[in-house]
Amino acid sequence: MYNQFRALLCRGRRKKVTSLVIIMIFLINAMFYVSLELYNLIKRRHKDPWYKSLHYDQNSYVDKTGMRVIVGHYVGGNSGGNLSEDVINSNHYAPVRGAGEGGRPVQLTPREIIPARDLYMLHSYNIVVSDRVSINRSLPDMRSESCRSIQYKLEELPTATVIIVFHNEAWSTLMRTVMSVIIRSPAELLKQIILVDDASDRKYLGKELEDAIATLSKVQLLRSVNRTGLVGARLMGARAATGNVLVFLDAHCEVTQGWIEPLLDRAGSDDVFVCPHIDLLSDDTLAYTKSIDAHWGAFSWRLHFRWLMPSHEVMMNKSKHPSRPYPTPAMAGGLFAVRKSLFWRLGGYDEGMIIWGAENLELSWRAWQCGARIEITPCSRVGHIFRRHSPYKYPGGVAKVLNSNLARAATVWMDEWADFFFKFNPSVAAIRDAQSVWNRVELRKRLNCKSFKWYLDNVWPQNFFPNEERWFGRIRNDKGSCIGVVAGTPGLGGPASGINCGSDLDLDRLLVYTKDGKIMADEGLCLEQGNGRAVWKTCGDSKKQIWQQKGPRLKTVDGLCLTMVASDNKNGGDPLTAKRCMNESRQIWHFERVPWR
Ligand code: UD2
Ligand code: MN
Repeated sequence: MYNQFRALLCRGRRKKVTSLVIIMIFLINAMFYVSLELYNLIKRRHKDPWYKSLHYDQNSYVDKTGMRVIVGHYVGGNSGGNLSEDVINSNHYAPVRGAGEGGRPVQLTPREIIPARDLYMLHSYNIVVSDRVSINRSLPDMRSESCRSIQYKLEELPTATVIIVFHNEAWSTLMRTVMSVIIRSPAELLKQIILVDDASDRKYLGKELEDAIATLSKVQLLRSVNRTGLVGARLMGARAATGNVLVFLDAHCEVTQGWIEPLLDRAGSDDVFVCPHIDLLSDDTLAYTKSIDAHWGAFSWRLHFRWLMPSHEVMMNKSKHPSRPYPTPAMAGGLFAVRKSLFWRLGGYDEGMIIWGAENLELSWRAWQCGARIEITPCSRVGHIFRRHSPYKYPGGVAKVLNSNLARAATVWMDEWADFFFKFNPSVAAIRDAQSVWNRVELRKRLNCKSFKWYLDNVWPQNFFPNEERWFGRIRNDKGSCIGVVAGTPGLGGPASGINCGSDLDLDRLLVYTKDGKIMADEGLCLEQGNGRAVWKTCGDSKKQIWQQKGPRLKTVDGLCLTMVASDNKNGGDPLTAKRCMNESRQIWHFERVPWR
């Protein structure tokens, strides 16, 4: 009996030991897997630089369908408010070790944010952050693999004069622009850097700046006695340039590894203005963020510069040859390279353009119409601080300055479309005759330049401007309201409504109706049947953007009728949607043609 009991006990202990061993093995295994995963994670992190995990800055730069930066929607003119003279006029650059290195964002503590916010208006970017980031900071190599593998023969590339114009720029931002060029351009390619001070009145941009650049052998500083604007200042720099290629940069940029070679490689040929791919430097944290790969430049009916999705053809070519420069209808204006001889042969800039604005469109039209091209090279990556507001003063007022520049550009280059622009922008038309542009008209004749129609048809066939073949006017519902775009963020689209029909001059109610059934509004928006409600979306190939005119009805490809739904909330207008066709006045549309010129 005793022996039997012992055997039973032993069997029980053996069982316990076995279970313990199994649990131990399981635990050891689990620990091993966890450590392996941790190791892999660290290894992966190490291999992929931090910025790989960054997403595009959706808020300030792109929408979900494409890319639209607001360069140039300026309210303008604030130069310090209640800040003391000392704060405005002295240089507070005090780099903090590691801050912003590798293009990382600089975060301020809640206590630091308050004064930083007050100082923000000085430059329309966070100057407290900029003053903390070294002017020599490191940045990631932003190029794609295919760009990195290109070997340039440096001895065969032309030399560059980099021209940076500025008016009351922050010391740290300006110097960081200069230093990034010095650090990241092969010495044999960089002939000189010319800084042009457009009559700044900040003290730190006086002797202090001169002393700082005195130690930099290739940098020279020119000063304009009077505020001339960026065109006058850039011309001053161009006249002093000794390099073969002029490379223009804004005064709040940072260039990255390998930026100049692709520009010089392409600008070496005498028929092209070549722009780098412009990335984003956050106005708040100075983080370097990549911008969306596929973009090109164009403009709205009101001649505001816009980034848009390139044509299908360009997109196809880009995917086949990701490192090749590709054409763009317009340049943003600030960052480009051009052979000096071409720059002058095509007439430099229009010297009648003052302070800021429209020179980028003028130059883009002139280049294309007069036998050259504008391109973007994806292999040259330069960061730029895009600002929401212009920080400096516009003598005479921002509207007058911008309108007179726009009037000049439109008068000289846009032919019939100048009439369109002036008709719907009476404040610009009012100062049209005050512009003396005869010398630019002569230039156009002398260079034997092509028409604006040629430009629209050939360089930007996807444009959304009215033309001889397109119907233009208002589409009024039988109930009275008109199809329109409710004012909001320009170019971002949104729900479509029937709104008050306004006057003949209201561009928000005027539409292009194309032969293939697209209803287009300004900003390249097309009426599209969405889920339930019709929306304004970037024009594309979707069948949902087709509205066939059948008698007084507008029908989708599925045979539904465009309907204006009654709504109590009159603020946003009456929603539009596509519904089963019925005998209803809400589905009856009157096309009221409006002459576009
Ligand atoms: C964009 C261009 C800018 C210019 C502008 C239209 C980019 C990234 N930027 O606006 O280069 O083509 O569209 O005109 O493509 N400046 C002066 N004097 C003045 C005003 C400005 O020297 O009276 C300088 C300013 O300090 C800066 C440069 O001109 O370095 C461009 O001005 P911005 O940065 O205010 O223009 P941005 O980038 O909003
Ligand atoms: Mn700028």
